[in-house]
Amino acid sequence: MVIQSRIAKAKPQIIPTNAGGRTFAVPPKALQNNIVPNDLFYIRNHWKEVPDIDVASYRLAVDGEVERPISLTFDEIKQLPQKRFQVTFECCGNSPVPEYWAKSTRTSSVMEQIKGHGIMGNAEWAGVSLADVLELAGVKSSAVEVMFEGADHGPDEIVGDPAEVTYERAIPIAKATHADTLLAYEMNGDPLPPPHGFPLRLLVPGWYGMTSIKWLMGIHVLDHEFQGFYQKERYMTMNEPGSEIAYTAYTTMKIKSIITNPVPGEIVPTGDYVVAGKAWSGEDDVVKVEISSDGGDTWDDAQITVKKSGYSWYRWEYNWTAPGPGSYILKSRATNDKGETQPMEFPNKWDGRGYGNNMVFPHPVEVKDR
Ligand SMILES: Nc1nc2c(c(=O)[nH]1)N[C@H]1C(S)=C(S)[C@@H](COP(=O)(O)O)O[C@H]1N2
Ligand SMILES: [Mo]
Repeated sequence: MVIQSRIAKAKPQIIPTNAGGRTFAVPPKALQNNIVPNDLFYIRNHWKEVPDIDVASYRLAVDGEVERPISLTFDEIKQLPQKRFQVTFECCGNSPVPEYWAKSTRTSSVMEQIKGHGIMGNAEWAGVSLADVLELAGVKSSAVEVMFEGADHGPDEIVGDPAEVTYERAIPIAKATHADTLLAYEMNGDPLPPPHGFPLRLLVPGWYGMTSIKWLMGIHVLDHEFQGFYQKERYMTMNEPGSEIAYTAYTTMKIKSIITNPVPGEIVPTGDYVVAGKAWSGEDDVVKVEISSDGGDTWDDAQITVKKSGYSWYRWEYNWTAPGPGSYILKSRATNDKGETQPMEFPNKWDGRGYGNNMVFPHPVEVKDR
């Protein structure tokens, strides 16, 4: 009995945050894998209840600025040509700003685990091209955006107002008709698990997670910019005070890298050690990753060991020999093909929510003799 309960405890699990059963993070060790397994993939829901959708009666509506409004069964969708590739995405709330950790109301043990980078993941997805579905309906030239409607709805999670709102967001027509914008029905070879959008979700490669609508019920082609609650009242970054435009919507993921080996709290033995991690940059390519082991004073190139596959993260390694036992601050810094590099500090200090944080993160490690 004792052994069994120990095994049960040792089994890795997603980490609940204090968001009331709505957000769960990938445990740090699972971020060491390339593919994050389905049962450890992060979950970010706006309501606790996961929609329970019956595939037999499921219909996907496609309407608005189209020649022929249509309604597709799950089988009809699956008959379209299949696409399969890896996509990495993160929630804009991933990687909370270190200065905000102390202010958090979360219990320290939970905070210790989520102050990392677990509100993200990489998986292999299969589905159909959204463009193929749109083509069945025939998009009119008046189309400006395509809006996606989820099955989930309720009061706003933070202020309770609006009292009733559906999870809906839109993307520009150009991104909607890109061949790799997917309607996914498979995740890592399994049918989409219910928390991740069963039976069908949108996947917008290169963009922050909030755009990839789960439990997809409707695709509405619009001749104007969508003004919905989750488009205009959420997932907007506050611009520097005094800017002409006060808020800008989050879209593509910013250039970013994380250290996955060692995990926080792991003791690194003296001698040679391979520091490893991931890097990604929205729709762009990562061209360089640098490492500092002295808190950011000096930098050395890491090796990009595996380039992105589809729209996945890149993997990198750095052979490190600490000068001796002691405490060190490791930092990783990635650069993309546009020459954009991670900032040394959280770039939007005036926006106290800390979303879209792609700063160079301090990664404290202890080195000890074996
Ligand atoms: N219908 C619906 N889609 C949704 C959400 C949601 O609450 N409802 N959350 C969004 C957010 S904020 C993120 S970060 C991703 C998370 O996807 P995952 O839970 O599969 O990791 O889904 C997005 N799609
Ligand atoms: Mo998110």
